[in-house]
Amino acid sequence: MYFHKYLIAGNFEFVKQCKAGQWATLGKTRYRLHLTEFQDDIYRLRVESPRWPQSFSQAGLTPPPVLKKNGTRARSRITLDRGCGIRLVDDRGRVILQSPSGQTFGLCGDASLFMFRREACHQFYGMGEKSTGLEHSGRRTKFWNTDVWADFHVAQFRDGTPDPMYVSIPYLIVKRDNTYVGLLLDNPHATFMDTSASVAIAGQMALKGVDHSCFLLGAENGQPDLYLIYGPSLAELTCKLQKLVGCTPLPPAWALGYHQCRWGYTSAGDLDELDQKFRKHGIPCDGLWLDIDYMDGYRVFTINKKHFPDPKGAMSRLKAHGRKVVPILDPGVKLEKGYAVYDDGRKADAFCRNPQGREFVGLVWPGKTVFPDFSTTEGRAWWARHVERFAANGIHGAWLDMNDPATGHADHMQMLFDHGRAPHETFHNQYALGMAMASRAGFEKAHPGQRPFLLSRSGSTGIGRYAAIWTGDNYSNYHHLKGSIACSLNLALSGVPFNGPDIGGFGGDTTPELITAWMKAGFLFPFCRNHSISGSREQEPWAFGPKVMRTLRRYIRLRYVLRPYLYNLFVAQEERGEAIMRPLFYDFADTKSLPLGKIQDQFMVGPAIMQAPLLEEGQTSREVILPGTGAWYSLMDGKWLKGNRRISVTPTLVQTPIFLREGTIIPVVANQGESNAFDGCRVVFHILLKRDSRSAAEMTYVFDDGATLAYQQGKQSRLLVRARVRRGNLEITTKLTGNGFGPCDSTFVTYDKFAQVSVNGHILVRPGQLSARLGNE
Ligand code: MIG
Repeated sequence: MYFHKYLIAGNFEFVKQCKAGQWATLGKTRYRLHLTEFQDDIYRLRVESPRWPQSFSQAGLTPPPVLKKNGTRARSRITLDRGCGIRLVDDRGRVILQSPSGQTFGLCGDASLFMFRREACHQFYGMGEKSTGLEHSGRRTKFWNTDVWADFHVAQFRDGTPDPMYVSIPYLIVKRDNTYVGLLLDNPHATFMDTSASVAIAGQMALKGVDHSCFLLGAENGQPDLYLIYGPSLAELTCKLQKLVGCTPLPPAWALGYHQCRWGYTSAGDLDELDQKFRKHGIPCDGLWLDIDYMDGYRVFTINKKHFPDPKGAMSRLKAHGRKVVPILDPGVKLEKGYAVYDDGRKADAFCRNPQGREFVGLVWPGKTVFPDFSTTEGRAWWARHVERFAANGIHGAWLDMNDPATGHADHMQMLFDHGRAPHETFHNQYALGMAMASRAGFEKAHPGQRPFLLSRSGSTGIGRYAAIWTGDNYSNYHHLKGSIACSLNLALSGVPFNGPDIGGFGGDTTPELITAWMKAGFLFPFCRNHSISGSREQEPWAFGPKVMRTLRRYIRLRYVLRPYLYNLFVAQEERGEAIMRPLFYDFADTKSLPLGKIQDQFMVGPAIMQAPLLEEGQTSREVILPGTGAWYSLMDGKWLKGNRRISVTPTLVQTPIFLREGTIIPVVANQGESNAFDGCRVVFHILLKRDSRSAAEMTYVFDDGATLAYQQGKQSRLLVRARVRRGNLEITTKLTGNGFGPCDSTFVTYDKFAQVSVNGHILVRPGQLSARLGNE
């Protein structure tokens, strides 16, 4: 796979004459085009052809029901002309998206292409996991899961923006002012997009005469299958996309805590020591992670007996201290007769084959390795059985690495699927998806009724139903710190809300300043894990002296303080598909005076919290955009600030710019976040209203046991909290609208001086007594 060679439109033959639903021929290809209209303004353009007898997609998309004539009214309309020209028009008659008739759908051998007109006002987003920034205009990119450090030069992955990365989701968001359309290719093969990139020869001279009037999405092979989703807002679009690709199931609360990882933690002793240090330093932590060294000679599903004489004992001891151990699982199985997992897989015919019909062999940590074939139900069932057995040690989650798949310097193109019948490219991008599906099934069997937690490096469309994603091997430098925001936002908008980077940086030595800046920027990312490469300097929160530790602790604790809020964002994700971390233009309209479309150094965590961290080395102040017309409460200085403007901020060394949005309610824990114990039934509501706030604030606080699947059977409660300001008085009302998990004990924190504060009609306290501030030490 060449990363810098692309199929170009000039080689494609375009459909000039055809009618949807009727067979036609283009060159040597017989095809039939289908246009399906679903409810919720979702459309599908699918091409049927003997050239691609099956789809191979495991994405498992679940579109809404087909739109019936005279049924639910759609807010948009789509038309397809004879030359396949597409027009998507909104209910006010505005053209939202269109394609050049006679140049919309093209073929070139096994490859296919969709082209659309590019307009000056277009901006582009999404694209899954990309490190090339938030806005994707003028970009040419491929979707092919890649073990970044193995396939790029160090200069590219340390200081540059390697592309493609580990996750492939060929999804493009087209923004047109404040209207959004999503385009999703349901095709697991290598796919590509060109948002009208300029063309240069040898990276030097720009080619003249290149047409910039179009953007395109294509595939090197596989059934052409394109979903068009009309938002119109980005929030609506994201919810629709999430429902189509599947929402992320509510994780256990411990997965939303802080995680400590390092390549080098090897033994039960290492974990006990971590456990003690976290307790000694008063730093809450849920996950203690084990990298490859815990295994016996890198054999997957084994635990080194010397380092873990009693694995079950170690796990239950740590569990009693509130820790969860998350071990790594690599797909590569050591090729070694007598190693039970290998022998068993061979017997079950569970491994991928090469073109000679023998087991495909790669070269990874254990040496010669074979690879489970996750494309088949039997292959997945085989892996799930081993996961189940392994999880019985008292393990509740796993870290799925090397599933790009990484095969070392063995060329993975010889790795075939489905007992040798399916070429590599049909399942390459889906390898991690299959691994995650099988692993999840294994955990569910091992611990029935418990919510498993999986973290995966690679993935494809639909991965979020099974696993969270960490953004792979980054580096301890400011370039990666800065880039981590856009990369996580790209994933968040592309159907993978649960993601985050290695905080502090994986490769190289972090510095006290960098880890501090990174923790401040990253402590509220949906997934929050500190991880570093073996041989690098120690990166645990206490490894930099007491002063740095106190700052790191402050933000780790603040994550725990806010965990009920984060947890509720995950509830909203599972129920409605809302993004968790999101760009400013998700919650606020883009305006001429405050354009938000390229802001990638600020972000929202849910609808209520905005961060604007310092991201440069030695930086002491920065400009912050306060979007929207409402006010913002600055956590730094405890003041309300007028919105809809730019301000400049100069945080102290321990501070980071965080702003709470007027009109919101933030549920937090009833302590200072010193402990990682989860208790959804004791909650403090921070009411972000000021004396002159005009609109009411409202939230439904959802709580349950935070660990089991009982919530799916109704063991979950909902407290509707409403607050409004009337004649200088703050009136709060609460109502238990769901009582499956019983009531909760709630208190309130106010953010202004009110004449009176009442809860459900009872005057609660004298003014001023409630004004504890979030994040105060
Ligand atoms: O070849 O397991 O991205 O997080 O520490 C490297 C060792 C394999 C790559 C992962 C990284 C992990 C490392 N792994």
